[in-house]
This record gives sequence, structure tokens and C-alpha cells, in this order.
Amino acid sequence: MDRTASRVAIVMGSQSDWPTMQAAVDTLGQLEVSCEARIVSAHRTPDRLHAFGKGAAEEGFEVVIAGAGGAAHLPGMIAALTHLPVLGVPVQSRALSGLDSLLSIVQMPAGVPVGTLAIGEAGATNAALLAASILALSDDSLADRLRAFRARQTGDVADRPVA
Ligand code: RP5
Repeated sequence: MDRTASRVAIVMGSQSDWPTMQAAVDTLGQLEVSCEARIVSAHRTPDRLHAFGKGAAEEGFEVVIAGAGGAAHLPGMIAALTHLPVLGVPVQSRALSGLDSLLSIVQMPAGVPVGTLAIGEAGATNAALLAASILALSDDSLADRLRAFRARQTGDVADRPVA
């Protein structure tokens, strides 16, 4: 495995998914986890999808975050092509507000899992945090950074609302 490679792949079906998926990139950046963002469309670039899924582990990625909207088969197809953990982010669609994306990603048949997060930016952020938690199982310094992240988050919550 290439130890200089990025640890997390963040793939999205379209450029239009970037405003959502950027939250995953930003969150991994805060935790100093290396990642690489790519556009891989299941229906517009099927050969790229196949090459990415087949080669992801060999490229050195340890976790894949895949975001897509609408008939969002991207995360499931990637999960079919790799043994790496795949975290799916349903991107909010115009037609059905992302419910279509969510149902397309979450309801995988038994045997090929996709860890499905919330619709939109919250899902992208949490996919990054979950990816970091997975990597932290064998990375003590990342575990420390995750604990510090949580402590900062807790510290940011005021005791009382500002009236
Ligand atoms: C999916 O279709 C993408 O993931 C995106 O969320 C949605 C719309 O794509 P564009 O038409 O904006 O390229 O493939």
C-alpha cells in the first residue's frame, strides 16, 4: 500500500454536489486527515466508476465517502467494487429534497453495506467524522484530535440562550 496516498477518498456524482461534499473535505482538514476529492458519475462516467472502485484499495485509500443525489446509485456501486468501508451521503435534490437520494443509498440488500448518513451538509460532515473514527481505531494521534474536536464542540455550547 502507498503510505503517501490520501487516506480518504471523497467522490461525488457531479460538480453540483461539491457545495455539499466540501463539508466533508473541510472536516477532514480540521482533523488533519488526508483526503482527495473526485467526480465519479455512476451513469455519466461508468468506466471511471469501475476503475475507481476496483483500484481504490490499491491506491491506498482506507475509507471512501461517496455523495450523490437523485437516483443515487454511486455509493452502492462503489461498495460493490471494493471491500473498503463506504459511507454514503445523500445530496439534497431539487425534485424531492433528497428523500430520493436517501432511499437510493440506504436500502442496500444484505451483503454489500453502505453506511448511510443524513441528507446534505450534515451528512457530509458526519461522514468525515465517522471516517476519522474508523481511522482512529489504529491511529492514536488522530484519536486525540477527535477527542479534542469533541471537547471544543462541547465547550462551544452556552449554558443559557442569548435572549
Ligand atoms: C447525480 O445527479 C449527482 O450526484 C447529482 O447530485 C445529481 C444531479 O447532477 P447534475 O445534473 O447537477 O450533474 O448524478
